[in-house]
Amino acid sequence: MKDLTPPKNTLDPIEIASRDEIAALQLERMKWSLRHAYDNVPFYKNSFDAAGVHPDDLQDLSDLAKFPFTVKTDLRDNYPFKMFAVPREQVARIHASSGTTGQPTVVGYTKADLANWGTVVARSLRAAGLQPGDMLHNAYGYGLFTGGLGIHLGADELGLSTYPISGGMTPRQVRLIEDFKPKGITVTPSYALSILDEFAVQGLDPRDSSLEVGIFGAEPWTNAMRREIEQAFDMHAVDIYGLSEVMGPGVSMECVESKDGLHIWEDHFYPEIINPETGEPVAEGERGELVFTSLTKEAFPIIRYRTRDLTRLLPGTARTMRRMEKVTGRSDDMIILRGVNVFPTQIEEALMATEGLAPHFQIELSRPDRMDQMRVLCECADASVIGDVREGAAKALSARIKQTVGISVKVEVTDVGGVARSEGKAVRIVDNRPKS
Ligand code: DLL
Repeated sequence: MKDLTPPKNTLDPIEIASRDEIAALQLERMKWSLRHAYDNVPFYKNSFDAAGVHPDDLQDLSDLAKFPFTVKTDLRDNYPFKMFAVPREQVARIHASSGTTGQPTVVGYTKADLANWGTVVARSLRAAGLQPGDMLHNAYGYGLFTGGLGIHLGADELGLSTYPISGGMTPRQVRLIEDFKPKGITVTPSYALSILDEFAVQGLDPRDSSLEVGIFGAEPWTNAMRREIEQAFDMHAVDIYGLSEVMGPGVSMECVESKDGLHIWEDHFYPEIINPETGEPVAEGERGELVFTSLTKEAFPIIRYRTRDLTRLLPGTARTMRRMEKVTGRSDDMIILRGVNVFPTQIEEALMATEGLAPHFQIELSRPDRMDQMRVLCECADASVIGDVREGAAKALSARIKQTVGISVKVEVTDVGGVARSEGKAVRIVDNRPKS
């Protein structure tokens, strides 16, 4: 793999500013953001008033802990536009999350917000090793989802040659990689695996492709998966994180030269980690739930938003801005199986370490009697894995899960193609337990 480290003089100065400089900027911006939310969004006025706090109470960054949290249902309750802090005419773009539970979450951006979003995504793409003039295959979905258009904004800002292929039509994805010869690909890690399979179907070796870096996010993925993808494509694989409520992709980004967690673009997004049960800030470096406060957003300021993503904060390395550890799961995706907490990424790790199996999987939960059961559905690596070999692989995976996670699961290994594929975010859990 080529060294893609961006030259220092191409970084935004704030990326490598001193901590004092970053903190001073954050404080100034946080004061503005709290005031802006309080003055223009009735929801924030009511919630601050109810908690007995006022924007003037923020004298120091740590004072933020006095302010109330915002949660997903607050956004749903204010559907569609009541969280906007500017007149609707000034909202230049609206995105929405699909919302598995019905009501979508709607977010908005002014022109200035879009410019800032472009800045942080451009920064992220540069941190991945892309430079002006490079070509990008953007396979995140275009539409209400922030992935496609968000990446596109930053790619334009950085000066890339971007083609908006979006997700789907997998044979065409491979065809254009072969014909256009992009340097970078932006895509969910699960869909990258489908593209990888398609290379094999077309009799092509992905290691011979032009790709030098893949920028993967929108869903959890493990370091084991990173190794698999890097090896299969002979390219770097880096992690990009974000969520619509805070902006979209580009809230934080892993640098290609360090690959040691994701630098949070702290001049726009202020992170905290709290204990998900008590809501109290945790000690520095401890794991917990990630909470974000926007520092510059005009249309949709967000104060102390509980992301439900679990991670911890670490000091900066390749940049001065703090890092967050790779998100291994959301509290929503945590399965409690007979008293043991399990995340799909733990299953992914065990799967990747088992010979003879492909990296596609789905978890099925059921309750045949009073006890919950988990079945892991996965695929054999190729058609030669049959009979005893296949049975052996299933047993090996089940044993590894028992050993590393501490639960007994049934493993079913299907033929190649037996696990449902996604063209965007993978559906990892199918819950067939009766609703109580
Ligand atoms: O997924 C934004 C995005 C698009 C990020 C493309 C990266 C690339 P939402 O649809 O609002 O936004 O979903 C946000 O997805 O709270 C996490 O649970 C999860 N997520 C996003 N990035 C990562 C990542 C986009 N790198 C939710 N690792 C977040 C793990 C991620 N989980």
